[in-house]
Amino acid sequence: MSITLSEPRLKHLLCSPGHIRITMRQSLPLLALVTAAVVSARPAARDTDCCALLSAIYPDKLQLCTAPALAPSCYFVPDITEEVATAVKLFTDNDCKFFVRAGGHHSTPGAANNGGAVTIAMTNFKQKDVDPVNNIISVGPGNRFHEVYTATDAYDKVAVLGRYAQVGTGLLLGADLSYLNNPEGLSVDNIVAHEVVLANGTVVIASADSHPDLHKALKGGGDNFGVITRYDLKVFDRPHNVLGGLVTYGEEAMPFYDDLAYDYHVNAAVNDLETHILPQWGFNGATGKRESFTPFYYGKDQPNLPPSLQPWVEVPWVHNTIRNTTALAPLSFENHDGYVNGDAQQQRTITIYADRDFFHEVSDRFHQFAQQYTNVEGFYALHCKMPITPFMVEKGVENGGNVLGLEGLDRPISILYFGVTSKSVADSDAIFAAHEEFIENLRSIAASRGLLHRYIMWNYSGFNQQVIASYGDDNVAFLKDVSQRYDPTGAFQRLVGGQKIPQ
Ligand SMILES: Cc1cc2nc3c(=O)[nH]c(=O)nc-3n(C[C@H](O)[C@H](O)[C@H](O)COP(=O)(O)OP(=O)(O)OC[C@H]3O[C@@H](n4cnc5c(N)ncnc54)[C@H](O)[C@@H]3O)c2cc1C
Ligand SMILES: *[C@@H]1O[C@H](CO)[C@@H](O)[C@H](O)[C@@H]1NC(C)=O
Ligand SMILES: *[C@@H]1O[C@H](CO)[C@@H](O)[C@H](O)[C@H]1NC(C)=O
Ligand SMILES: *[C@@H]1O[C@H](CO)[C@@H](O)[C@H](O)[C@H]1NC(C)=O
Repeated sequence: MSITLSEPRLKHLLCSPGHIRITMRQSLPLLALVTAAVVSARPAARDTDCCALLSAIYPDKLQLCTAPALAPSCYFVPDITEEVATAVKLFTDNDCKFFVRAGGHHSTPGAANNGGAVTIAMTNFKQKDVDPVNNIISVGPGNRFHEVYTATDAYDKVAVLGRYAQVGTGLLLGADLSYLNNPEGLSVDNIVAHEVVLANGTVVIASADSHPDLHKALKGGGDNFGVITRYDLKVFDRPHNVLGGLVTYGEEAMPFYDDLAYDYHVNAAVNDLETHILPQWGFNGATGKRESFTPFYYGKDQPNLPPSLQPWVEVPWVHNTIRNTTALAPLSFENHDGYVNGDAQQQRTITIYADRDFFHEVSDRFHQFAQQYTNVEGFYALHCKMPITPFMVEKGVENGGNVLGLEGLDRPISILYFGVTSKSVADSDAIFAAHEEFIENLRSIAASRGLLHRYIMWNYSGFNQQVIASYGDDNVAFLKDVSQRYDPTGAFQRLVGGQKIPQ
């Protein structure tokens, strides 16, 4: 199974520290350039100028990249919030394009580490301080989720985080699916404060009490408002022993799989909130068969498998690691195992109302689509169905609300994820185009059945999907307003890649 992780390997291959550190011979012209660029401000300093500007201030924190194509021109690796603030102000003043990278897992071109300009790598923001009295963990954006799980495991607590060890905190800007969604809602709704560097370099705390408009906008509004340098997340007590593990299924289980997934959406996810299941299957081109690595979590200590999980072990399975465990970090590694870096990958998502027949139809159609590519090297097609329930949405409202536009949901919806992967980029163009067409066709079918929901989840979206528009007109208007207030020159709209607020 493979999803591309657009990871720091580029950095190691293509960037080297200190390349533009000013040597005696170079120093005069380069310094002149720096001064000129600072003064002339807009429009458009070239990418390299921006790297030079920054290098003049932080020579030891900059890595210059030489390769063209997908590599950024330089990586800036700050250690403290003030350095981020200085850099962001410099970028705003000089119209420098820049990107922010947390875990580097998002596949949108230009979102995290692609295509020229400066990348701010939040790698060194490793704070993970648990306040066990107030039940908060302060998390730096440089953490991967396994590191956060390790910190909370020590207290028998858990935050509402992604399920995969190596995924980073960019997820906390999207919506975000987690083991704790059913009882506690989306990850974004369990952030009590954001520390944010605004476009003009000012640092603010956004919470219910301080800049609540910005706080709300960041719950779904992504990287449109500032650079987040700290997330304060709620943590929840959990029993010392919980159940968790991964069940592997083969083709034999597939006839039952969508019934199980449907029952999870409308029954277990609604009626037994301690349950978490991530229903997914993949088609492996190499074997021509489907397989599934399904993560399970149950947040209560009990002697036997609960009724919500029982049906999943009554169908044929190949391997089952569901066990009693006191630690969630190892589960996050187990889930992540098998996802490899570096293949060509494209993801798309749509949202539908949960419907038993349509669940089957979606799987059948995607399976048929995938079988066309059996002979393509490294071909893999991955499909997930993930519920958002009315209760989860209510939790979000209780926690101050977000901008996703899901309020008033009256029955479970399902986030459908579709990813395709091939080994070689040469094969990928045709596959990606066909995949795109598959999704658009599926969207029409869902709409014609009255099952399409407008929401597009950022975290599983493709670069050309209109995520923010999917939040609805009121939320778009609110986001524009907040952007105007906190970033009057629109620096994050002009200079930072990724999903932008529709104008
Ligand atoms: C194997 C795998 C498993 C996944 N599992 C889940 C899951 O369980 N649940 C789920 O909801 N999603 C999941 N996803 C999707 C995941 O949420 C997104 O890929 C997410 O973007 C990952 O964040 P990141 O920090 O790794 O990515 P990055 O690419 O580093 O960041 C993504 C985006 O966020 C912005 N950003 C990041 N940090 C900051 C910051 N501090 N300030 C401002 N902007 C910032 C960046 O500009 C970028 O656009 C998974 C993805 C993969 C590949
Ligand atoms: C989850 O979504 C937030 C957007 O709000 C993005 O900034 C992160 O990129 C994140 N991951 C995505 C979109 O995959
Ligand atoms: C897990 O361990 C606890 C404590 O030892 C025990 O009470 C419980 O029955 C166990 N559960 C399972 C499913 O083995
Ligand atoms: C920076 O921007 C914020 C939000 O627009 C504003 O409140 C603050 O006064 C600005 N600070 C400076 C120094 O301009």
